[in-house]
Amino acid sequence: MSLIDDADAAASGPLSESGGRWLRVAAAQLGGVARHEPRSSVVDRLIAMMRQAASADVELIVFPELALTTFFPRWYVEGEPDLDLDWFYESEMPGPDTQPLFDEAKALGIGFCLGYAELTPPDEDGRRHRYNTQILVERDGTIVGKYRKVHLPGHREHEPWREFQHLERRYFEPGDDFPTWRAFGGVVGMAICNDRRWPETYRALALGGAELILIGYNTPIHYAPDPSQNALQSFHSHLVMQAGAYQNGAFVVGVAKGGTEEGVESLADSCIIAPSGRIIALTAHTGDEVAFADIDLELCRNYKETLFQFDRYRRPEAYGVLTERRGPVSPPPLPET
Ligand code: CDV
Repeated sequence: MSLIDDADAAASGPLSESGGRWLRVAAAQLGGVARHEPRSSVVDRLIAMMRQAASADVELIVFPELALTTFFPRWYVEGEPDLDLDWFYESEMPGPDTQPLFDEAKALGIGFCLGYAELTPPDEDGRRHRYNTQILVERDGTIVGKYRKVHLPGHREHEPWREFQHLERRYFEPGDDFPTWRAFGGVVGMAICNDRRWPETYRALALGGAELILIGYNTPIHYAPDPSQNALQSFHSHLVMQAGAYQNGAFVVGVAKGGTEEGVESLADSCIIAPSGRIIALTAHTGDEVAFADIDLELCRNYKETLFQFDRYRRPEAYGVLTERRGPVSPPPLPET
């Protein structure tokens, strides 16, 4: 008799060989985008990479977080009189500046994933909302998914002691879920930059069936609260995405806006990771660059149906603290002796 009420009764044995679900996917890394660089110039750069990828028969190309502009949360607006914050947001997608990207993708028959700053239309209270957003566009040019960044790093108020600001918590509201979509022959989820450091992101997506997780990022090399981490930026970025891929039996595509942007050096090292946790494609430079790989989404089953067969082995009844509390609660201090 089993003491565990689970799926043990299901037939077991080695996974049988099955036909592949192959997809050619590209990480389209961007180098820095200048503060006054017009959208048309950035969109031209994205289109150039899209054409390069399409000529190699890539079916899905992934662009970074806030790909259309410089990483504007590095400035406190009141301290920067010629900074028009609204200029950095898109109030339509596609809008007049981004329509050429959609047109080109449709003509080439290539899907894409794009990060940008979103400004919503007024809600019923007349309020417009701002999100750090990423969309998934199918090969016919239709938007199949929209994700709004859940984990907003940095701070809300001006902190002049920093070399540069990280005001995402001032300029964006957080999203509140991790949706997944059927697209590109599999189940796709998205996450944005700081989300990739949190195991909950991958697990929530994998519980939605995600086989392919697309992540754009802007990661300054200099981390002001603890510069001892500067030298570890590449290691930490790969560490979390490789662990997320393996522990959830999913492919992960991590794409940087790298290089030096407005004097701030940012991590490149964009990559594609297999469910084994291994990096199977990696950029070599810090500027605009396309790296691609052929991925077989069927390979996810090797992990999702063995070590990480969630419905058989997970113990949600033992994980209550994960949603009951936000921060740690340590045991009471030991009595003084
Ligand atoms: N854009 C980001 O979310 N950047 C953060 C930095 C601030 C640490 C990151 O996690 O890479």
